[in-house]
Amino acid sequence: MADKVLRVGMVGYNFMGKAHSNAWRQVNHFFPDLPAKVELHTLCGRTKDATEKHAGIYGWNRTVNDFQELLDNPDIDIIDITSPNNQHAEMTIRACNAGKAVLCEKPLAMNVAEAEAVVAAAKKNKTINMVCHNYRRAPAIAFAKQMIENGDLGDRFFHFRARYAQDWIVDPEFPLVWRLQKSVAGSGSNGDLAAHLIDVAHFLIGGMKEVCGLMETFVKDRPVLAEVKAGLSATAGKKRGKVTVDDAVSFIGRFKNGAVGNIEATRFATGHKNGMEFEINGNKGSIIFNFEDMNRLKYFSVDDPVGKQGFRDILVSEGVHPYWKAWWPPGHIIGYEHTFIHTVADLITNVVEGKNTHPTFVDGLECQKVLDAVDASVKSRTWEKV
Ligand code: SOE
Repeated sequence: MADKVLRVGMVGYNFMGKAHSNAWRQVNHFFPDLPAKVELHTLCGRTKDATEKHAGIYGWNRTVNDFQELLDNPDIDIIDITSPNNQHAEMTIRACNAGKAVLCEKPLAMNVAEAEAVVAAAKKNKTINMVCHNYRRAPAIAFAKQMIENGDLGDRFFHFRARYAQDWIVDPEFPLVWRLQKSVAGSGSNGDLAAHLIDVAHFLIGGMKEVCGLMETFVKDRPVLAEVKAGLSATAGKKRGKVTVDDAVSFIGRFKNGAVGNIEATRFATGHKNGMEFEINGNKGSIIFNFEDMNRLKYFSVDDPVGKQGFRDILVSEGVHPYWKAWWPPGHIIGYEHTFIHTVADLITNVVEGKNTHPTFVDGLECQKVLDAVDASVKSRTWEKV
């Protein structure tokens, strides 16, 4: 294991803070050949008690309650931002200007203007940076990328069809958490869920050039938040407040490579918990993926013998599959948290080697351009250029 140590300062400790803490804690145990070890150096949170409590639970060595203290500490090499969306741009820019490497949760910003400022700060400071679109590093999706680059789906793409289906706020009495407030989240299902689908599409088949969308807010007001609980759960207070974001978004679009896009994200797909699914159709074949069955990739090839063609169901758990060497024998499947471990593993290599790999803040900006175009289309009720 390497002698070099990279010290991490992280802000935020709820759902994403938990996922990122696990990733930093586990990465060197499963990727022992990385060029550096990481130290969970400092956890930053607003309130002393809660920050100290979570630092103890997640294994952070120190705590601060002022983000600037992370930036001013010369010992800290990497800043990891898992705070709510409206803090991403400002914190990321300050971290770039402080000369740190930066990992920022998705979506990178609240809008394109903010995302452009983040990209400018990263360019000016030559920041080693990544936006945490973790699904790119699910082995099945990383393998899909290899298959596409190998020409397995052909050289022409016709459809990217995707749905991100959750149902955690179907109960109208679920409280008004920050993800339901535009001033904090920037958007609802669009920036929180469709962002992942857009980034996966960009990763696998390239950028979009125009979109036409609709949004719906099924439950217009909810009880205010009493207490944030683990993950996506929370308890309700007495007063009520307005929901100011989209509960569901659907949009069609055209990709630069000629493919047609049909993308939907919703928090009201009753029964679906984290159903991030997509299908890509090319002239030589198709793939189908669903994150709720994340170790499998369905693949159809026109080159299979006539009479024996069909979607084969690949269990993506062999040594040839991306990241799999770090884990277990075939079939001993991995989960959601491993996509974050793979993300920080590659970031550690990037920091030591002084290079950037996707998804960088530029990818975050490209994603934001689609999100904002969808939002504009909903308002104009017409097609909008990305
Ligand atoms: C909530 O919708 C959420 O936690 C997203 O914010 C994450 O990005 C996604 O990975 C799981 O669902």
